[in-house]
Amino acid sequence: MLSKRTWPCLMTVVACTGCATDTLFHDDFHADIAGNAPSDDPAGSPSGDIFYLSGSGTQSAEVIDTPAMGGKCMQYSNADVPVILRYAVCFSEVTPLAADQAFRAEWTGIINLDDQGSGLEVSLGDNHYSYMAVVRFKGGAVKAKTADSPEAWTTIGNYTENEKHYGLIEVNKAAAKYSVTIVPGGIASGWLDVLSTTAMQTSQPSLYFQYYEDKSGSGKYLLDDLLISKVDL
Ligand SMILES: [Ca+2]
Ligand SMILES: [Ca+2]
Repeated sequence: MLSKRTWPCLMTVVACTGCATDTLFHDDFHADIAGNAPSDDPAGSPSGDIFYLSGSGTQSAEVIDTPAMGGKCMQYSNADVPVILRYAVCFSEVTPLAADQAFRAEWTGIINLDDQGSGLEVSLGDNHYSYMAVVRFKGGAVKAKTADSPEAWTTIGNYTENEKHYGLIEVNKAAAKYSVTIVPGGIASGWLDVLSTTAMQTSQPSLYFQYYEDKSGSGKYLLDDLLISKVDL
């Protein structure tokens, strides 16, 4: 029989079997309680990652259990709160990254936006709202941001409401480029210049979700398997 002292060690080994050691953030919501807001301390490895909601309570983000997403996931809603209180953010564990270290953010989602409400942006940035990559979902189109001032965008494809998809944003630090891929839909931006080379130097790459227009509505985005990791390109 295993002693109580052995159990935590064994659990650690089991829990980390197959884990990428290069994982900087991971949340699959399996340890969360349906009906609650997601925990700010995502279960499992890594230990220093943080999930953050700028608003409070479950108005903007709630854990739900649905077969459409294979179990528990986060339902992120276009709630009637100020835009500044609509952020849902995945903060990586703080990890110094080499000058040529590439990294990526991945997620699984089902998007459902209404015509009157806000569009949705997914951004990969540093830990303080400065971004190297921004993707916008609005009116059926998917756009990638190519410049901040003045704002410029390139249309990279179309999304389908209520279709489960996989999203990927990669940053190649050595080349100062980013790319966006959404599957299915054949959406691939190719390599674009990062929006901020300063943000790219972060030791805490962070993934932001935000309904960016001051228009609430019935829009929802089901999200799961949120992952940020170091990668060799
Ligand atoms: Ca899940
Ligand atoms: Ca964790």
